[in-house]
Formats: sequence, C-alpha cells, structure tokens
Amino acid sequence: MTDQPLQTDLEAIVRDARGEMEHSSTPEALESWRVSYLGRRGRLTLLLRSLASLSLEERRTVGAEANRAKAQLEQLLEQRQQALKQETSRLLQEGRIDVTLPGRPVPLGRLHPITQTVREICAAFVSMGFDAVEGPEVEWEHYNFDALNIPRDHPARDMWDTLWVDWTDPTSQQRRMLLRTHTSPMQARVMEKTRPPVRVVVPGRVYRYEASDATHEWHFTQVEGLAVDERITFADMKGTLYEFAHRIFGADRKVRFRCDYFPFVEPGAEMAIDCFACQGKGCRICKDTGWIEIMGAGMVHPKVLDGVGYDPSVYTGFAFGLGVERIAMLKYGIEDIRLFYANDVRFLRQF
Ligand code: FA5
Repeated sequence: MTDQPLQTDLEAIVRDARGEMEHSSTPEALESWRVSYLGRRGRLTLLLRSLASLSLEERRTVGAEANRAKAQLEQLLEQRQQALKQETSRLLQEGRIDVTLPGRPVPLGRLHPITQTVREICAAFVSMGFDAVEGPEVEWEHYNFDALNIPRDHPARDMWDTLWVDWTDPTSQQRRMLLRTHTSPMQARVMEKTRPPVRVVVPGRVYRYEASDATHEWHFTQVEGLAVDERITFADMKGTLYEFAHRIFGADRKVRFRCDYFPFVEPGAEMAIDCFACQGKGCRICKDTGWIEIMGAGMVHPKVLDGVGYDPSVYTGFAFGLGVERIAMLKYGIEDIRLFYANDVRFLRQF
C-alpha cells in the first residue's frame, strides 16, 4: 500500500463527514454521524487501523494527518452538539408551558343585575311560602285598570301614563289593549284561576309613557305580591314585608309604613327603609328625609275581591308592588337608573 490512495481516502472521508454534518440537525442524526465516522467500525477508525500495515515512515506522515483529521472531526462533532443543545433549549424556552402561570380566563356571561335582583327578591318570598308566576306584558285594559277598581275616566288612571296598543277587539270595541303599567293586573288573573289560599309573587316588565331621568325609566321591572286567605290582617303584611326588607337589605334596616293611596287597596301604604347611606340621618340619596320608599302596598280592596268572585266577608288579603331597579340602585349604590339599560358592559360586568 502507498500513502497516495490512503491520503485520497482520508480526504474523501473528511469531505463526506463535513458534508453530512451540514444536514445533521437532531441528536439522532449526530449519533449516527459519529458511528459512521468515529465509531468502532467507522470509516476513519478503520482507516486508522489500516495504518498498522504501513511502513514506519509512511505511518508517520499519513498517521499524523489521519490523527489531525480525527481531532478535526471530533471537534466538529463537539461544536455541533453544543449548538444543537443551545438551539433545543431556546426552542423549549419559547414554546414552554409555564404551569405556574394562571390559566387564560374563559369569558363567562352573567345575568343582568336586574335579573339577579328579581331572582333574589323572588327567592326571599318563595322561602316564605309564595309561588312565583308570570303574566302578559300586553294586557287588557280590564285587568290593568277596571278589575283594580280604576274604571274608565277615574282620575287615578292619571297615576299611570299608559302606552296603548293600536288594536281593537273586533268582537267588542270596548276591549282595549295596552302595555301593562304595573304587575297588579296579575292579581285578578291569579284569583280568577285559583281558590284561596293565594300566595304569589309576580316579577315582570312594565311600561309607562314617561320621560326618563335618573330615577325613572319608561320601561322597568316590578315584583307584585298577593296573599289572600281567611283572617289575613295588616299585621301579616307588615311582618312579611319586614322579613323581606331584612333579607334583602340586612337585619339592621329599619322599616316605616305610611298611608298612601291606590284604588285597589284599602288601607293603602307605602313602605320605606331607613337610608343605608346615612343610617337615617339625611343625605343626598334619601333627599334629606332619612327614608327611602321601596314599594306600594295595602289590604286588597273588597271590590277587587268581589270582582273575581271571592267573598270579601270571608276572605281578606294584602298586596304589594315594588320597583326592582330602585331596589337594585339602593342595594348597589347606583345613582342613575338608565345605566341598567345602556348596554355598557363595563358597568354590567361589575355584578
Ligand atoms: C304601582 O305600580 C302599584 N301597582 C303598586 C302596588 C301594588 C300598590 C299592590 C299597592 C298594592 P307605583 O306606581 O308607585 O305603584 O310603582 C311601584 C314602584 O315602581 C315604585 O315604588 C317605584 O319603585 C317603581 N317605579 C314607579 N315608576 C317608575 C319608573 N318610571 N321607573 C322606575 N321605577 C318606577
């Protein structure tokens, strides 16, 4: 053997090794590169082994070159392994899942604050034995007014500015429809269908032909209450409404009843709670009175009972109607009722 072909082999091995190294970009590829050039049966290893058959002088020249080539390839492998390690840790860094990070929040919808308040109010009454029922928003004039002892041309109709529905019953010109101005029409509707004892709350939307301001909307929500049975007294009404106020506003709230007029109750009352903001001392929220009115109430008028076929000498009852937006405003300290319906999610998200 002469040194010429061996040297040519050596050059070819180094050239091939460098070329292949260019394409080795995984730890597996590097390992197979190492095995095929520097492994026990690798090309360079075999070449080095074959040097043993050369003369001393040949061994010196070719051997030195072969050892240099081996050192070069080993260095190449080392550098490549290092580079690959760095690249791998960079990729890991970038794509890493940091399990200590809080999860990405999934935006959850929520109930409108008025819906939440309606539910809270109804739950308080349901726990006292009332059923919750709903009724129509487009209502007969009869249920909204006449059945409630407010006949046509009665001045009390002025208390509820009405949105009339432009439709007349072809069977009777007398029957007119409107958007209910309060939830009270359900009093007669429920009693017509049920025999006493009656205990219901009626949540729902009502409409009035009114200008909006900070405390008035032209559409708002009421919860009506009605309890009718033998021997129901004004004291039952007060007890029930005290309990309700304490559940919604806390046990420290004081409650005040004063005379008020509604044609469908006798006697009629308004119920107020002492101002939560100033503890009854008088402030802007309670208009310096120390009290905040939350509902109208009273003993069901005998004419209303009579109208649905209940004998007023046997049955008595109480009714009440509260404005849900006003309750929510008091509960959460909201100063403008219009915020509830402005569809501003920054406001709504707070509840
Ligand atoms: C009524 O609507 C009677 N039906 C209540 C009632 C029922 C009395 C049963 C007796 C027996 P009033 O018009 O006062 O009453 O309305 C009741 C409540 O609705 C008020 O106390 C107030 O909280 C709320 N309210 C009235 N008008 C508006 C309005 N424009 N915007 C928001 N809330 C209102």
